Parts: sequence; structure tokens; C-alpha cells
Amino acid sequence: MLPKQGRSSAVGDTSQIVGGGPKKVLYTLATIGKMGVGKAAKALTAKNACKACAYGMGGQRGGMTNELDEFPSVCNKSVQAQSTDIQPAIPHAIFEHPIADMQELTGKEMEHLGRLGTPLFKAAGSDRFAPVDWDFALNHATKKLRATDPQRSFFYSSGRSSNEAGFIFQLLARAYGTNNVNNCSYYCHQATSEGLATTIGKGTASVELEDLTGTDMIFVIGANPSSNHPRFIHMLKNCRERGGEVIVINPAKEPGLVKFAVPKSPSSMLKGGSEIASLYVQPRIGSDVALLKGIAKVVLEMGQQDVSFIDKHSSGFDAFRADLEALSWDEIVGACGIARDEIEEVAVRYAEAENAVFAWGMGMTHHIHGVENVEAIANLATLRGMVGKRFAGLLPLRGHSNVQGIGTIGVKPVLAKDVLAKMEAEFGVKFPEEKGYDTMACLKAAEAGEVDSAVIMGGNLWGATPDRAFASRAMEAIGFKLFLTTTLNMGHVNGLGDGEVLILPVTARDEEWEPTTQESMFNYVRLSDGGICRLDYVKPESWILATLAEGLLPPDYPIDFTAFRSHSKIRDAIAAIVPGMEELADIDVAKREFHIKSRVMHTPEFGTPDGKAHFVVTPIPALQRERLTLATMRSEGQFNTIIYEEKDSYRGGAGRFAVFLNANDMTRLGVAEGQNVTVASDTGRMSAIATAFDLPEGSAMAYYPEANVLVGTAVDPRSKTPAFKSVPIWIEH
Ligand SMILES: Nc1nc2c(c(=O)[nH]1)N[C@H]1C(S)=C(S)[C@@H](COP(=O)(O)OP(=O)(O)OC[C@H]3O[C@@H](n4cnc5c(=O)[nH]c(N)nc54)[C@H](O)[C@@H]3O)O[C@H]1N2
Ligand SMILES: Nc1nc2c(c(=O)[nH]1)N[C@H]1C(S)=C(S)[C@@H](COP(=O)(O)OP(=O)(O)OC[C@H]3O[C@@H](n4cnc5c(=O)[nH]c(N)nc54)[C@H](O)[C@@H]3O)O[C@H]1N2
Ligand code: SF4
Ligand SMILES: [Mo]
Repeated sequence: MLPKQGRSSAVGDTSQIVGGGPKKVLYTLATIGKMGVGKAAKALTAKNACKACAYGMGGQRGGMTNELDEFPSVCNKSVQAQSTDIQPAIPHAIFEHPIADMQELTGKEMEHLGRLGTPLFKAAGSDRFAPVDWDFALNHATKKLRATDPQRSFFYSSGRSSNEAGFIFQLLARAYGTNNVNNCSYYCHQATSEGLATTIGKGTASVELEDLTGTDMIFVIGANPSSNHPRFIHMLKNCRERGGEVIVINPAKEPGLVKFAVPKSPSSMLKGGSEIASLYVQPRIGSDVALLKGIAKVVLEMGQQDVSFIDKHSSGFDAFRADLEALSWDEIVGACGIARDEIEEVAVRYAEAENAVFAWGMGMTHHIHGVENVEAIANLATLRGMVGKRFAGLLPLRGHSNVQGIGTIGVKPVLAKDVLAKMEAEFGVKFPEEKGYDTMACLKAAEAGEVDSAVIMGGNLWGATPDRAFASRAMEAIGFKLFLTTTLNMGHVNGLGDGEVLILPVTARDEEWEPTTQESMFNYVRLSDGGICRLDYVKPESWILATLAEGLLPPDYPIDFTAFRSHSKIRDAIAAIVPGMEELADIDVAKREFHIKSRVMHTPEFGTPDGKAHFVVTPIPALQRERLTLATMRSEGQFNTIIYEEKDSYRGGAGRFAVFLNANDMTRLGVAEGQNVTVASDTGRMSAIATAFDLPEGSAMAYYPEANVLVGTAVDPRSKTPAFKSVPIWIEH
């Protein structure tokens, strides 16, 4: 039986099919303009958490409202995310084209094909997808997974799915028989989890949103919130307006962090933007440990450390101080390229701050020494007693809207001992004991021919993985791939190989049949109502996973997955198993959103065994100097591998294939502005357009995911995160 086309595509009112041009596949042009005001307003005001970033917005206080009841707290990103979901279904005629034709589309064109409205199947050896019905799809998936040795499978999830879907995803993987279950955080903030564990004994932010309203200093390290966490900019601007300081540490002079025109603020718009950074420090890529140690060294030299806090609430201080005393200024300045007086200026201002918040992003974690970067931040905060009190603390700027929740409820290869024990007790089941694989380890195993099946819930594993050729080899080698997704992306048409592929269409957050929950980077759990019906042939992720479990596990299996079709049953289980999540049990009745217990630290009680904050000695990493060092990052008009706009309005309108270089480096290399060049690394080559940017000499930048052809697969030994932001490159022309 051929499945239905999906309601909105049958109406065909909002999609326009155009043909011709160099691309053989026809694509629909769906934009926010065509969403219609009514549809857009409905999507934005409904009580659902924002789908885009993890800053958090929406939920039971109403769409466009944050936990401080500030309205409207919306930004362009959430509108973009909605514009994607609100599209009609991809017309079936598209699937008459071979997959090779689809590979010619750009990420943006894939996105604009529309929503996936039907399950798709690619048979072994076939060159195209066929729409299939749900019965076939689910039966076939069950059959394939049953025929697979669970140890030769993995489960990957992105951070957009709900706590409810995530919980049964990992439970299904473990019940099936593997701990190879992980999420995109191994490409993202895993270094933060590791680095906070060794220092403050926790893995997430120590502050809540309200703390940002009373702080007088905010460090923004290795992050570009003007594009990636836009609402955070308001807090930076407010901090400046209160007379506080914003200290940016970033090799690139990001225009949106120098000045920002806040749309909601008429005075900011009139003045042509508010000044955001009070100090802008531009270390070489990868050299932050040296800079942060330099700042700490000056604080000590000035005697501005918090002696009483250090005595009562910390350990490891003597070794930390001895290491800094032995460190020479030549070594510090030589490593980071920042003059001693500039470092002193930062330290003097930090010493004057009463309350400081340290925020950081991928510029810290995407390195072979990502964990040390995070530890160096925690050290600097601890030195002045800036963790464990109100208005001060540590704030990793998390990525996907529920990536933190997905980790909290167990989509990870190693569960905390207490969580595993409680899960086993709750269900009366013994789960696998071996250590599961992180994301890169899964792909390395796949490349080695050791993976037969993969279950991939959301995301774009092919596109997000370093070394495009490697990613293709690894994904192609997996004989059966099962994807759950809202839209098609390049990872659904590349890396497929000769094996079988099933792609199942899922409901977006605001279309879920039952309410779901999400956790923001402030440890705040929101309830999303769901309930909007746009496409009539898509299913919730939890429904699909429960059905798979019914087919995969024996009828007398102790866990009742059928009951988990009801999300309140899943929440009961999470509340019983995951410490701090007790309030989840009645969130749908009480409609009371909450901060996860004991995460926000307003008193100096830490999660380490001795209850103290630990100083950790962080050696300055050796950085290569023979070549340029390239960081790959995001543009204004993209959300990870989803490209909404080709041009970056914050970086002078640069296109996707810009390579940003220091002007002196360009002169030295004999490269002119706008010149076509080849960027080469040990891993691959990319054609690019040379673009001068305010960067330190030796540092360069290019956009992800395009530049993933250049990034190698080596990972940080502690967090397993690839070095997406320190790729040795050279320029050919
Ligand atoms: N609009 C939009 N929002 C997003 C996303 C998106 O793609 N688009 N993605 C979401 C996700 S998953 C994440 S993880 C976050 C990412 O948000 P960010 O962490 O802001 O991500 P990036 O753009 O990758 O990199 C941020 C900055 O790191 C700097 N940087 C590079 N190398 C170094 C270094 O060695 N040291 C220092 N100090 N800085 C360095 C770059 O110059 C860049 O400004 O955003 C989330 N929000
Ligand atoms: N070179 C380089 N590589 C990087 C990075 C970098 O800075 N540089 N950043 C890394 C980081 S921080 C991250 S987080 C990863 C991101 O890696 P991923 O999370 O794997 O990738 P995304 O591009 O965010 O995935 C977007 C896709 O998710 C699917 N999707 C969206 N919403 C839903 C939903 O509600 N349910 C389901 N089932 N699917 C949905 C859609 O297919 C969409 O195209 O990339 C990493 N890779
Ligand atoms: S800052 Fe993040 S959570 Fe807030 S509206 Fe924008 S994308 Fe959504
Ligand atoms: Mo991320």
C-alpha cells in the first residue's frame, strides 16, 4: 500500500515546485513569508519550549516568555526553526529521482524540500527511496534489529528530542543489549561535563537565569551568542547598562559582540547598536589555557584571591599557586599572543568585580585540550570565590534546545552508578555492563566493519562528523540504518552505501500527541503542550520507539514499553530514577516548571566527594606554529547543519565558503581579498574565498559543516571531542 501524501501537501497551497537549472531535483520554495501570519503566530505563541537553542524560552508561561516572565523573549532563531516545521510535506514525486540527484542539493535546498511526510525505504543495492507505509517500516526495522547482534549496533540522538523520547531511546538500547548510546554532546559540550566534574563535581551550569540580572561582570569565552544564543545578548547589554563589565575572550573580533542592535530596545536601535564588550581580548586559537592562567597569576600577584573561600571551600590551591608561580610571563605571552599589560587589565577588572559569571561555548570545548580549557575557567572562578553564591558562577552555553535534558535522562554510554542501580531496581532488569562507545568510537567501529545496524534519532551524523571522506566510509559500512527525523538533510542522502535505509517521519515538538519536557542550560525544565496537527502521517518518536520495543523484546519482558506510549508513565519512571527530577512526576498536572534540584549553586557546596571546589593544574598545551590554525564555526543564518541563509549578515555578508584570514597573513601569502584559494589540511581540501577578518596572525576560520572536509578525526583523550576548532591548514593559490 502506498502511504498517503500528508495533508498539507495534498492541499498544495503553500508549496511551489520549480524546476530546471543545474539541479535535476525539483525543490519547493517554502519560506517564513509563506507560512502565513496566522500559522506563524500560532506556532510562536503556543505553550512549547523553543526548539532552537538551549537558552530556553516558552513552555507553560506562554510562547515567547522566559522563566523571569519577560515577554517577548523570542529571537530570529526560533522563528527560523518554526519556518522549517511548518512546511508542507515533501511531494512524493521528489522520490522518483535517484538519490544521486538529491546529493546535488545544498543543505539549504534539502531543508526547503519540506517536511518528511512518509516513511522512506531504500532497499539494499537500490539507488532511490520508495515511500512505504508504517506497518512495513516498523516490521522491517524490527526484523533487521532482531537479526543484529546488539553489540554490533549503536544508537545516536541529537539534542532536539524530548526527555520522554530520549528516556525510552536509551532504555530500548539497553534492553536490546547495548550501551553504545550517545548524543551530539560528544561533538559539543562533553569537555564541559568532564571539566566541571573534576572541579566543582557537577556537569552543568551553576547559575540560573536570574543570576544574570544581578551580576556585575560576565566573561564570554569562545562563544558567539549574537548569532547562537541571541537572548543572552540582552543580559550582556543590561549588565553594561548597570555599570557592569562584559569581557569577551575570542580570537575573532565578532561584530555582534562589539556592538549589537537589540531589536526590542528602541534606544539601542537608534544609537546604531549598544556596546557589548567592555574589553575584547583576542588570543590565538587554542591558547586560552595560557591566557586564563595569566589572569589567575596576576590576581595572585595582587593578592586579590578570596583567601577565606579558598581555605574553607576549596582544595588543591597550593599546587595551583606553585604552578602559576613557576610559570614565566614569556611562556604565557608567547603562547597566547596577548601582552602582559592587557592580561593585567583583565585581572584588575576581575579583581574589582563583586559577582562574576563565566560563560563559554565551542571555542573552549572543540580542542584536543577541551577539558583543560574548562578546568582553567573553573580555576579562575574559584580563585575569587565566584562559584557557590548568587549572581556569580559558571555558565556553559549549551547548544540544542534539549541536549542537556537528553544527557540528564541517560542518553549516554556510561550511566552514573546510582542512576543505573535505580533503573535496574525500578524495572527488575540487569542492563549491559560494558562501557559503551562515544560518538566517534561508534563511527570508528563502523569504519572497521564492526557495526551492522544504527538507530539515529534526529541530527545529521554524517554532516556533523569530522573528515567527510571518513564520515562517508563509516556510515556506508553500516548495513542497516534507521533514521527518525522531521525533515530530510544531507545526512539522509549521503553515506548510505549499498545497505538498507529506513527513514521515519516524526512530529515536531509542538505537534507531539502528548505533552513533553525539555531542560534548558539553566537546568530549568519546561513542559511543552504539543497538540498541533500539521501532517497526518507522522508519528511521535516515543510512539515509534515503543512500537519497536514491542517487536524486539520478548512478550514477557519486564519493562512495559506499551505503557510508555503515555508520556506521564515515562515521566514517572524518570522522576523515580534520576536524582533531582522528582518534580517531573506531576508536571503535566501541576503545570509547574522547575529547576533541577541541587544544580544551581547559591551556596558553596560542591558535588565533589569532599564537598569542595577543586583547583586543577592545567598544563599549557603545545600548539603547532608551522601552519595556520583553522577554527570551524557557525554563521548567523544556520543552525548546525541546517542552512537558512547563505550569507552571514554579522560577518560582512560572507558566503558559506569564505575562509577568514588575518590581513597580514594574507599579504605574506600573497592572497588578495575575494581571491579563490584552496584550503588544505592533512585531511582534505576545500575551495574557498579569501576574506580578511580581525583575527590574530596564524588564526583562520571557516564555516561548518562545509569545512568538515578539513577536520581530522583525532579526539580529546578525556572528553572524546574532535578538535573542530584547531585544524592545521595551509593555503594554496
Ligand atoms: N543560530 C544558531 N544558534 C545555535 C547553533 C547554530 O548553529 N546556529 N548551534 C547550537 C549549538 S549545537 C551550539 S553547540 C551552540 C554553539 O555556539 P558557539 O559556542 O557560539 O559556537 P561557534 O560558532 O561554533 O563558535 C563560537 C566562537 O568560538 C570562537 N573560537 C574559535 N576558536 C577559539 C579558541 O581557541 N578560543 C576562543 N576563546 N574562542 C574560539 C569563534 O571565533 C566563535 O566566535 O549554538 C547553538 N545555537
Ligand atoms: N566542523 C564542525 N563540526 C561540528 C561543529 C563545529 O562547530 N564544527 N559543531 C558540532 C556540534 S556543537 C554539534 S551539537 C553537532 C550537531 O550535530 P547534530 O545534532 O547531529 O546535527 P544537526 O545539524 O543539529 O541536526 C539537524 C537535523 O535534526 C533533525 N531534526 C530537527 N528537529 C528534530 C526533531 O524534533 N526530531 C527529530 N527526530 N529530528 C529532528 C533534522 O533532520 C535536522 O536536519 O555538530 C558538530 N559538528
Ligand atoms: S535565544 Fe535560544 S531559546 Fe531563546 S528564543 Fe532564541 S533560539 Fe529560542
Ligand atoms: Mo552543539
